[in-house]
Amino acid sequence: MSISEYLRIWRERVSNYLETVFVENEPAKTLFQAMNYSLLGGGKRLRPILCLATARTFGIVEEQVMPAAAALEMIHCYSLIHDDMPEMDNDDLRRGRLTNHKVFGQATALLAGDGLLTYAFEQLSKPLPVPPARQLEMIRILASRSGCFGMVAGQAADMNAQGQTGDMDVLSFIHTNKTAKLIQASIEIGGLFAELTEEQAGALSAYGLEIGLAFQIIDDILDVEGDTSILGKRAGADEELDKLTYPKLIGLKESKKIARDTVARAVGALQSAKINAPLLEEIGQFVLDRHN
Ligand code: GRG
Repeated sequence: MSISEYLRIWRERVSNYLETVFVENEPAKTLFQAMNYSLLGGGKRLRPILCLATARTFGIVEEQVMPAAAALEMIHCYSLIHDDMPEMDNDDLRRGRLTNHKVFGQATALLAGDGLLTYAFEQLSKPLPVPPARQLEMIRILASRSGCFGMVAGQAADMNAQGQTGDMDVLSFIHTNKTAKLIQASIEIGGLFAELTEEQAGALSAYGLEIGLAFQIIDDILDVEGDTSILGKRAGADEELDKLTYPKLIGLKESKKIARDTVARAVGALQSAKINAPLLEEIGQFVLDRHN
């Protein structure tokens, strides 16, 4: 099976699972409609797929991992809802549709993000077929990578850097925290379904961080070179908001080279630990080749 076929199949299966999570009940019906609007509104499902693919690399079947994979997508969707709001990036378009606050209003969008964020942890706390210590570690990793020492800090630094000259240290902090840590968590959580050696766990962490960094470099590049209709979000937004990005700091050509080198380091980390992971290697290539 080609990697694009693999990604298509699992994108669909993750979406099917997510459709079963929230029933749109009264009296908070609008809240659940808003949560489902963003959770079920497309997207690559990269974070859940990375979680499933990592577990599969160590022989764990996807069915066991799906609740954790779904929790990762909930965190991601919450971050997109909040990121699009007028107080942050002020975007009208996401995944080819109107952003959450444009459809439901700001108050409901804020609550929909809050609902997804907190339910992700409820979901990850439900019984899973792993020893309690490993499940607790999954919860800790998700909190730490997405919280004020992770994604939220990255978003804050990203906002602070707008309109500033900035340097590579600041940009690295933004990319590592805003984007790479949640992607890293997806791989680490997938790995925690298996019993790994310290070396294997370390290699997965390193792979996850590097893949996450490459993903954001490509995201910066696509904002310059991409097409709004393919991206499903407004191209050129970074320049408009005067964001600190790789192309702004070092140009497109050098940015592309660094993205390639970063994926090579990710794959190298797996190979050094003798992890046979063709799937994860191909997902690395997909991160470089993607158009949206
Ligand atoms: C607590 C107010 C508050 C904010 C939380 C909003 C936020 C912190 C962080 C946002 C982080 C963010 C939006 C990072 C960008 C990461 C990124 C490249 C998103 C796009 O991911 P894709 O391409 O999207 O995987 P799809 O649509 O395919 O799922």
